[in-house]
Amino acid sequence: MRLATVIAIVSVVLGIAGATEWWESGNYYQIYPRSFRDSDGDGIGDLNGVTEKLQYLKDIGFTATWLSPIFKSPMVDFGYDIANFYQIHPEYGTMDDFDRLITRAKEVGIRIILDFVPNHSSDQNEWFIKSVDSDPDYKDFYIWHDGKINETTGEREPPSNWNSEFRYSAWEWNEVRQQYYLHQFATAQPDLNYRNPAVVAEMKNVITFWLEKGVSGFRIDAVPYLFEVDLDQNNEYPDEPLSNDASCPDPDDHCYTQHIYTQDQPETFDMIYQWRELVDEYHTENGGDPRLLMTEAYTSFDNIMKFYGDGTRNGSQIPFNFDFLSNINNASTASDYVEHIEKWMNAMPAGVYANWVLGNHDNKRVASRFGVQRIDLINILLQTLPGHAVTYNGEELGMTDVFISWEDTVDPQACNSDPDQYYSRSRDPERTPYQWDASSMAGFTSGDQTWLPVADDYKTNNALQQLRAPQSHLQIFKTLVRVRQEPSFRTGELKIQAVGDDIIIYSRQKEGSDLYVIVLNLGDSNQTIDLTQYFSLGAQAEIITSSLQSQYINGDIVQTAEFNANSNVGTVLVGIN
Ligand SMILES: *[C@@H]1O[C@H](CO)[C@@H](O)[C@H](O)[C@H]1NC(C)=O
Ligand SMILES: *[C@@H]1O[C@H](CO)[C@@H](O)[C@H](O)[C@H]1NC(C)=O
Ligand SMILES: *[C@@H]1O[C@H](CO)[C@@H](O)[C@H](O)[C@H]1NC(C)=O
Ligand SMILES: *[C@@H]1O[C@H](CO)[C@@H](O)[C@H](O)[C@H]1NC(C)=O
Ligand SMILES: CC(=O)N[C@H]1CO[C@H](CO)[C@@H](O)[C@@H]1O
Ligand SMILES: [Ca+2]
Ligand SMILES: [Ca+2]
Repeated sequence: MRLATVIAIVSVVLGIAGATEWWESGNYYQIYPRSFRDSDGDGIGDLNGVTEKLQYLKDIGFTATWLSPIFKSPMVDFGYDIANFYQIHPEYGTMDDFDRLITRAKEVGIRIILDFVPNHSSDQNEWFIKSVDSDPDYKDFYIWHDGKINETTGEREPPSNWNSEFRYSAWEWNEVRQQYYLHQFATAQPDLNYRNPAVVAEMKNVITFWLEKGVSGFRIDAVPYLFEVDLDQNNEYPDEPLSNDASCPDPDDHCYTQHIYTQDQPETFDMIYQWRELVDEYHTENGGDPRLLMTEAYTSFDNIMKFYGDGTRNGSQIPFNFDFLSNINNASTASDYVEHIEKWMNAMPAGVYANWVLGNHDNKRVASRFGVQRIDLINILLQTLPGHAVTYNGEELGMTDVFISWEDTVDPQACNSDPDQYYSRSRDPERTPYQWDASSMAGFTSGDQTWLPVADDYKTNNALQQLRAPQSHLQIFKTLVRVRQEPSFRTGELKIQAVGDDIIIYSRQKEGSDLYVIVLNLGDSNQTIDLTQYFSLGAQAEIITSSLQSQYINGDIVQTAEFNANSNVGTVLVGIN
């Protein structure tokens, strides 16, 4: 079938002349340390395991890795509940192990970015323990309140109707202090009080401590939750309005109310700008590379843009773009993709880069959301758009979710649910051990058990097998990462459009450099397309790379007037002059 529809090509010009700093052409890899590589056979991934595999990351072509939390923790929320922000979690290693990791990372040329979890600590943190005891220095480190007395029953009730992200009231009664404390996540994760200057100062110390240890930046967790509305004139916290959403009828669920007092408060932006000032100052005083901030915020588009900066002050260099997680799904059409991509490109302030996040340890895996047949297509998209690409460990192999029974589930978000509903909430399926090779336990551990089960398909789907195979998801990924270094990808223009419901085509070109064309067919049928209708290509082009099931392989020469866009296949071509 020949496509007749020609849609006007929208051109988006990058406002940046020539990348210079390391992070500006960054390719980022998220490691979930607990599941990446276990060096001592206890079934739990660790820092020495990460150190061992840094060369692998370098070989694939990554610039930097951000590590999910590695700090001392009782592991109620797998490290997002920090008992000591200045110490390494013993299961993961020691501070010496961390120092060796940094040294090795510098040798290999991989930047290390740490997860900074500012909204809350663990209830085992000594700050919280002292706060419970009303120690004068820590009394107001957290958000405490007497609660309300119910006029009918005379009983004490939580201060407001706020619900936790993990279900049930966000207020927990503390017997010792005889007050409620706020926790926007698990009960064991009390929220820090950012209206207390001592908390702000302490968290800045945490940042400086790890900068001095040699990290290249931070990925900041759960940013929208940092501040809650301040107490009103009566010393009370207002109830949030109900969402009245038929799909969320359970009063214990987080979605039951609209989070107008517990998320996205105006003070949040100032805090991000302060942290940017801190890392910039550190860079000015100590030299080396600029330090990087990435922010995690599931919030409105306008808010995300404000995390870049407000025109006067700078914020996060990489405010995570979760469009491909939140707004694009397996049923999205070609124009849905194009609209989201253009929206971001057109809204960015001057002088910053776009970024694209496909997955993380909180969302089902790409291969499971879009189907294994689409994994290369999606990786091609991520790696060939302008700006930063962020890959969650395993997506480069096309790892899939692993089914975990209710009995074996360990994620608190799922455990707070019930046997009927836990699976949709559970984050365990995407957190299973990395599949290194075909040996026992996928080469993740030398032990005979693992904290979450290893996927059944590891014998045929693993990094070693894919590195040895002439054609594999990983080979395609490596080719993409290599071609991304070309000037046309680093700073070239993007011209993108949808052709019909299924096909996305775009070009990347820097003036005077090669013209690259990318064709993605999301549909279930093969189509033939005349690329010369859309781009100034000659009669022939060369295939840089194409999905595993494509009829084309790297290096093939194709006729541009009759390009076969196979079903669920992505292809990168370069013009031949
Ligand atoms: C007081 O408690 C009663 C009985 O549990 C309940 O129905 C009512 O909504 C409560 N009042 C307020 C203001 O929360
Ligand atoms: C913000 O960042 C830009 C570079 O992107 C820089 O030119 C500018 O000086 C920075 N502004 C501040 C206030 O640091
Ligand atoms: C995605 O959609 C296609 C149809 O376009 C379908 O064949 C495939 O099974 C879907 N994959 C998933 C994981 O839902
Ligand atoms: C699409 O083309 C490929 C390669 O020629 C072929 O293997 C496949 O069966 C075709 N698919 C459909 C749905 O026609
Ligand atoms: C993607 C991500 O990092 N999600 C984390 C957000 O913060 C909560 C609480 O710290 C964690 O449970 C999530 O895993
Ligand atoms: Ca271990
Ligand atoms: Ca908070």
